[in-house]
Amino acid sequence: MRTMLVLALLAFAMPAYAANHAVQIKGMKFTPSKISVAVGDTITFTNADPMTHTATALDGSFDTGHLATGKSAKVKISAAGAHPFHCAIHSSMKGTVTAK
Ligand SMILES: [Cu+2]
Repeated sequence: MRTMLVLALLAFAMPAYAANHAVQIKGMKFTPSKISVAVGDTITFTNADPMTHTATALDGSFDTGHLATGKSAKVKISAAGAHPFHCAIHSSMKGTVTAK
């Protein structure tokens, strides 16, 4: 009984890391387009548009590859700093991931 209580308290004390962030791709836009994360976090990009998109970091730090309608991809952000990204198919679609 006592052990159970200690384990429960330890679970609460664990730091929350590796959060996942969600970005929608819709209407030729990334929403949100500015994403603040911690190094080690993941971002799931989901394409809700009727055409294929990508989310491709200009510094090569992440790339979803081609996402068809309804598809999603999870990328991990491993480096600190600002990572501007765009859609490799529609270069006017832009965003920035900032990792601390
Ligand atoms: Cu696109």
